[in-house]
Amino acid sequence: MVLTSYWITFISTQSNEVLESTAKKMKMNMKNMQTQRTTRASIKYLLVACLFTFLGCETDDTQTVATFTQLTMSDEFDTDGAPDSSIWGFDIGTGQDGWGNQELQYYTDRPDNVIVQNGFLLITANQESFEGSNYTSARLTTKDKFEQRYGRFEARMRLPWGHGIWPAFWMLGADDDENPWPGAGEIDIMEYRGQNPSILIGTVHGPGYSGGESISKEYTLPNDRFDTGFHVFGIEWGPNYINYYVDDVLYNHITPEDIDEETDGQGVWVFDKPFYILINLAVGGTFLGPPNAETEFPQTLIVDYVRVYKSND
Ligand SMILES: [Ca+2]
Repeated sequence: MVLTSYWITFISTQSNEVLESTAKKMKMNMKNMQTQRTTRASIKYLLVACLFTFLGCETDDTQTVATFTQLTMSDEFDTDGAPDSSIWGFDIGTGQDGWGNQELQYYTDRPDNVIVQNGFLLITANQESFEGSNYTSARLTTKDKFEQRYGRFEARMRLPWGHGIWPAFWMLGADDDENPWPGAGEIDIMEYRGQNPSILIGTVHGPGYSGGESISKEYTLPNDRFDTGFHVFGIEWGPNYINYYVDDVLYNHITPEDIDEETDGQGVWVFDKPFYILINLAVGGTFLGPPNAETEFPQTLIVDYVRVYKSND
């Protein structure tokens, strides 16, 4: 589904409880509304109710068999210290306009922000004054080190949480130097808003469907939270499809036809070329808003492994 920037802004400022109560209020008001002059406010509530119904009623298929089984890259994070430099590099600093999202953190490669310990990669967001920013964290990338077209890309992670905490496991088209975002394409395997620790979001961005117009789907973990245990986040990606998984649940299936439909034929499928991997922990930004008084620091994204497979052909 397309999340417009309006919805992203609106949803990010609403808790689930508010959305639920809005949906309930909407039901109660439906009768009266039919006879009332439709106001701008009531249209807004109706759309929110529809959106809530849509997200809440989506059913998910399950699949336990991985179709890509030949390992091409893995990091189990078995060696303490800095991450393996043959696989991982770092994006440092604040980027342009907070990495395009008005993010608040300064990314470093210091052990305070990124270190491998006891079999885990730890990416930690700290609240501290550093080079003009109020937060520090880290962003790892396999750019120019590892890239692949198609396959299964998965990471086992325990997510941090709290308002304004934004972890992500994602990919960018390896030609992004020549073909700037969103031209090269982006596949967000896992991201979530720390204030909604049960709701995972999987998204693609490309020419004609980027930022607030990206093609996205949410998955709500039943009766659980992503910050209280480890989960495997992955995609299986081939010609003409990207399947999104959390653990054994297939929760999203994106095809060129979906992009065609969602963009009225304007969007371009750019997922038939190599992509590289990124893992980062952002603080704040337009996607989810800043930390608030309840947000606890430090927050750590814990990664048990990253594994990539290709087909056996
Ligand atoms: Ca491990």
